[in-house]
Amino acid sequence: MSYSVRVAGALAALAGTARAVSSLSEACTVAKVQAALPADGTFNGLSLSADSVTANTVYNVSYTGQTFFPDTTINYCNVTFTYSHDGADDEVQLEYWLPAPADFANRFLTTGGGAYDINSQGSSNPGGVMYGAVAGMTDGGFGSFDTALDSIFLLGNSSTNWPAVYMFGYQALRELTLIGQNFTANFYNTSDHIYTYYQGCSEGGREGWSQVQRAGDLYDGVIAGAPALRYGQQQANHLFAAVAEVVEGYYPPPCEFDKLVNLTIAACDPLDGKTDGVVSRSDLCQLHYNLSSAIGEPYYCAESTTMDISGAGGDGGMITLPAQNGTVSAEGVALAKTLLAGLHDSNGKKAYIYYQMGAEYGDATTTWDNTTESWAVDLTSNSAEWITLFLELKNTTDLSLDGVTYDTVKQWMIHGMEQYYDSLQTTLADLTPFYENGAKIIHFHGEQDPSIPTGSSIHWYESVRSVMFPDMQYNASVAAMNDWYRLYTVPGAAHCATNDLQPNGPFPQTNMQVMIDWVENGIEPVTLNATFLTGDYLGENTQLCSWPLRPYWNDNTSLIPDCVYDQASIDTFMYKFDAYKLPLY
Ligand SMILES: *[C@@H]1O[C@H](CO)[C@@H](O)[C@H](O)[C@H]1NC(C)=O
Ligand SMILES: *[C@@H]1O[C@H](CO)[C@@H](O)[C@H](O)[C@H]1NC(C)=O
Ligand SMILES: *[C@@H]1O[C@H](CO)[C@@H](O)[C@H](O)[C@H]1NC(C)=O
Ligand SMILES: *[C@@H]1O[C@H](CO)[C@@H](O)[C@H](O)[C@H]1NC(C)=O
Ligand SMILES: *[C@@H]1O[C@H](CO)[C@@H](O)[C@H](O)[C@H]1NC(C)=O
Ligand SMILES: *[C@@H]1O[C@H](CO)[C@@H](O)[C@H](O)[C@H]1NC(C)=O
Ligand SMILES: *[C@@H]1O[C@H](CO)[C@@H](O)[C@H](O)[C@H]1NC(C)=O
Ligand SMILES: *[C@@H]1O[C@H](CO)[C@@H](O)[C@H](O)[C@H]1NC(C)=O
Ligand SMILES: *[C@@H]1O[C@H](CO)[C@@H](O)[C@H](O)[C@H]1NC(C)=O
Ligand SMILES: *[C@@H]1O[C@H](CO)[C@@H](O)[C@H](O)[C@H]1NC(C)=O
Ligand SMILES: *[C@@H]1O[C@H](CO)[C@@H](O)[C@H](O)[C@H]1NC(C)=O
Ligand SMILES: *[C@@H]1O[C@H](CO)[C@@H](O)[C@H](O)[C@H]1NC(C)=O
Ligand SMILES: [Ca+2]
Repeated sequence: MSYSVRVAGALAALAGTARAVSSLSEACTVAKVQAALPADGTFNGLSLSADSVTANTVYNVSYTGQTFFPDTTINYCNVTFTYSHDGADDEVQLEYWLPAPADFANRFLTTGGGAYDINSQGSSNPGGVMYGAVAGMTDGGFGSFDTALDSIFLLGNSSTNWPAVYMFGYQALRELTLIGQNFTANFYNTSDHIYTYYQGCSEGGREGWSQVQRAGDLYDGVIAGAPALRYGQQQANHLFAAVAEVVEGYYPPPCEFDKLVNLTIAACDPLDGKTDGVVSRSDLCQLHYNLSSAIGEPYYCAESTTMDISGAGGDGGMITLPAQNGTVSAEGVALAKTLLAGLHDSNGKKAYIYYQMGAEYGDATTTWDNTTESWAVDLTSNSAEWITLFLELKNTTDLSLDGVTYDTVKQWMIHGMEQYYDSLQTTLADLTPFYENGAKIIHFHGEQDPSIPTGSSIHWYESVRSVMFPDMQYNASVAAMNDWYRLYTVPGAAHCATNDLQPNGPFPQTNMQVMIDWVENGIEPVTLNATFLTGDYLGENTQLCSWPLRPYWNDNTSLIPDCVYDQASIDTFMYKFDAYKLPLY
């Protein structure tokens, strides 16, 4: 034992804990990890493999410029091992990053992934380790940490890999957490409560909600950004813009829609009381800005070269887009208005929602067809794949839009909801076990998200509110929600990211610290701490308003908005999805 370790041990003893503190290198051995694995039979139906254990120390790794945690330098013990489900011929790999014993703060963080990835290849783990948390990730049993669900989704023609779907849906993270809590307690030889957290965005946000809904007893705090929940709707919604182009027979030059976005930002920026290039109130934009005023405005984009990733024929090669010089057309504005209204079926019933005004029209981006010399529909392989692979069970991303209508898109949504209601849909709105456990949720969503509608998160909050507190008046139910579940919109922010077109917007980078303060110290995040990560106020602090309060600057010299109650604005986010017979949570 080295001198410094003995001193640390003596200090720990003085502080009243019996734990002997060893150094990272002393603790981080295969034998010590094997000894700390949960004993056989701890978890019904799961068998851990002691033989599979690996352990290595990692020192002084620095992370800077991250979106979801501040700059940090960490040391950790990198541990991997596998387990299998009894009777199933499978193997799931887990990876845990363990802080040095002296840095461990009785915390555990589960991390998730994005798109069809169940993990983030370790990029989310530092956001736990830096706070003295063991951070874990899983490969879901898909074969490796970089194997995505879509690549192993089909077992054969039209044969669904259901175990993989359920693992992705919620089961793998639940097991990662269950095993991780016990392993953590054993590794650090503590019987103290292990504060257990989750943090993720997009698919990672959906995974967070999957845990709130189906493993509510395991967590103390869940941080979920822009969640891809309501999966059947969310995935098919990515096709809505392409279908609208076909149905309306108008294929906007990308430059035209880019111009529309710029004009919208310019017109709506001041409506929030502060002219900073940031649309903090897309609700006021919707109420007060008429897109028709953009008709006739000139646009110009020089010739450019881009990657061709379209579903139909896109081969990942480079494609040259011609220079675009024109004026915003009535057809372009009509198409944009159709999109902004959200998907309606042929009876005019509402099936889904779109992105907020000011967000980019990425789903509507057309491609140049150099044989016809015209702009054409561009299905990205990801969005087509939801239909071809996950709904039609075909091993292809080729999707034809011939004969496809708005009713077809609605049917895709219903089909997805029905097929994956108990795995991917992630809309079990009764959160009683989580709530009764006293656990907390920080949920945030970019006001200008171009990939998952901001309104999707607000509709989910409202669903939970009405299911959990059905007998209360609106304000009373919001007060009841505030004690444990808060939703914040992020002015100007894009999808789980800052927004190049609105660089003066903030981002909530310190959510883990805020959650720790809420769970462990009872500090309620009445507003959400956020930081300017780009733009004129780089490094400065601001606060995000908690729904249903909305940001407004009565003092435009302040970086921090007032949080106001504005019924007309709230009402723009209240949706009635009457295209469905079942409630859409
Ligand atoms: C871990 O599992 C063992 C059984 O193997 C149990 O005795 C122990 O209480 C568990 N510890 C925690 C922290 O869950
Ligand atoms: C890590 O960095 C610290 C401070 O720069 C240094 O003292 C220490 O030796 C480094 N440790 C390793 C293992 O590189
Ligand atoms: C963690 O361990 C696994 C298994 O040995 C290895 O593949 C991975 O590269 C390690 N990661 C780091 C950061 O050391
Ligand atoms: C899907 O197609 C690819 C080639 O395009 C092939 O490698 C793979 O085996 C196919 N998968 C199934 C399940 O048929
Ligand atoms: C899958 O279907 C295709 C086309 O029907 C057929 O050529 C192929 O042999 C089938 N593959 C398997 C593994 O059944
Ligand atoms: C674990 O801690 C207990 C006291 O809490 C102590 O008696 C025991 O020796 C420790 N075990 C190890 C392996 O350090
Ligand atoms: C939109 O504004 C950005 C700067 O914010 C600019 O780079 C881009 O060229 C503009 N697009 C069009 C079509 O004018
Ligand atoms: C938007 O402007 C157009 C053209 O001036 C007009 O026809 C339309 O009624 C306006 N829409 C709203 C909602 O005011
Ligand atoms: C069309 O673009 C492809 C590459 O995307 C190129 O190979 C081909 O020569 C082009 N054809 C014409 C007529 O420009
Ligand atoms: C765009 O077209 C207009 C009118 O046709 C013309 O005056 C202008 O020079 C063009 N701009 C560019 C950059 O080619
Ligand atoms: C709800 O609370 C807001 C202030 O947060 C207040 O302006 C509004 O009048 C209240 N509504 C009702 C119905 O009490
Ligand atoms: C809030 O964010 C600022 C930077 O904007 C940071 O310095 C501060 O530590 C954060 N507070 C919490 C509680 O994380
Ligand atoms: Ca503004």
